[in-house]
Amino acid sequence: AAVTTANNDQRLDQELRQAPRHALALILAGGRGSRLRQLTDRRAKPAVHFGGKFRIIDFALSNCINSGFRRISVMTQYKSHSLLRHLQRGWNFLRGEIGEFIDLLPAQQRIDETSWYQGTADAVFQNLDILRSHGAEWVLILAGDHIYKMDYSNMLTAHIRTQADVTVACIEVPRAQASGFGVMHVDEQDRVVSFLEKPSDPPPMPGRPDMSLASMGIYIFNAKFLYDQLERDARDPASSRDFGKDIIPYLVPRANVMAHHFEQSCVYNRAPGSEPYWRDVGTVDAYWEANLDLCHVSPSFDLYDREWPIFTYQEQLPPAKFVFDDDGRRGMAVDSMVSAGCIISGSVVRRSLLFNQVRMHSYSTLTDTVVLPEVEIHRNCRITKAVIDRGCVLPPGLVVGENPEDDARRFYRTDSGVVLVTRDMLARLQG
Ligand code: ADQ
Ligand code: ADP
Repeated sequence: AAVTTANNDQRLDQELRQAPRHALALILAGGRGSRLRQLTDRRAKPAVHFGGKFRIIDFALSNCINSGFRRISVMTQYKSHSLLRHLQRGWNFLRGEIGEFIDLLPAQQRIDETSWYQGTADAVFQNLDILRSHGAEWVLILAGDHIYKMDYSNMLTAHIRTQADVTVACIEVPRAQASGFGVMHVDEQDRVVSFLEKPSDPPPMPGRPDMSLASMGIYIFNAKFLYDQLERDARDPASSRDFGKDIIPYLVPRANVMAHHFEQSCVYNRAPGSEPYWRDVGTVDAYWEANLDLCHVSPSFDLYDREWPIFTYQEQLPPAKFVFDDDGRRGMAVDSMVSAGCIISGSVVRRSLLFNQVRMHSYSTLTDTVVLPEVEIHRNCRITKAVIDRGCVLPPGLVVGENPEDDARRFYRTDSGVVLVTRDMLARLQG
């Protein structure tokens, strides 16, 4: 009997190791992300630039690759042009011959002419025949709009070991912030016993009045079970066809729904004592802060870990350069990240993050600012606490971040004083 058990263990181990190959990862990348204001006027939130050379969706995609999930479908909808361009240019390296792929599934009204995707579950349902044709055993469903590193293979192992129908990844969040999430209770075995989508008064965790257990919107389903549920949900006229609003709450009292704690699968920074990192950079404030945090000596999120690389599309560009201008003023940057193709001439950059190909002319200063690609900053600009969108040309002498009324009138200013500057706003200013 002991030998049989050992054989079974060995077989299970092998099955678990192979499991990511038999899974399909589905990335939901269609949301508007309207709290990012004008940053998502022309691009979907997953396409928003992040971290000096990446876009937000690169993090979920890189997690897939690094976790061994190499059959990936990305569902797009809202303003998907620059997102699709990015994926086509930068994420076309998987090999179909060995069963790896990234498949792009734009909303395409496959089922009837009038209904565009409704909720997230509808986006998946409308592509059911395509998904079925992949013959996966498990489906990993992800959002394309969070910044984190996670080993999904570990979550899949837990899903298989607990014989769950569906496993929901979760994280502890301060109760004051929990009303933006699905909030759950679990029993001692981590079985989900209740689930409320975005409750106005989020229930606390037992014995921890200030914390709630939030869904990360990451699910692993047994594939056949998922397809059955989507068909059932599609027949329910009361459903809004959303995973968080409809599918998960329906399943909690009826199926084996397990929770998987992010700490168990988080890829930690190498520095000792580092905390699990998962951010929804969903607001201009959160976006600004998460980008600038990367410029610290020891950031909460480590982009430099070569064991868990973040892949992206990158243009061939020369290195950044810092030069004296004609008057002998030095161009310099400190506590900052400066990407390829930038030229800083006779001006000073402090605590800022510059994406590719930013040109900065003499007598200007940039402090606590995130600058997206291809921005030109003319002479005598003083920019503080701002986010400058791609392609902006800042006219000589522009001052941002010193006069709140002025900033709010000309640009978008958050309550905490971060100023967002876009091409459209500058055009209006000059028009
Ligand atoms: P939300 O954060 O509100 O809640 P949701 O708007 O459902 O998330 O979007 C989830 C993902 O799907 C996002 O990446 C979005 O871009 C994408 N998306 C939205 N609509 C789509 C569509 N029609 N087609 C394709 N993609 C679409 C969810 C859960 C909560 C959980 C949080 C965690 O409902 O329970 O707590 O995520 O962030
Ligand atoms: P990215 O997301 O790569 O930074 P851009 O900011 O260059 O993309 O543009 C985002 C999307 O908006 C692209 O699809 C682009 O073609 C479109 N776009 C950019 N500027 C304008 C404009 N002035 N009018 C209409 N569409 C635009």
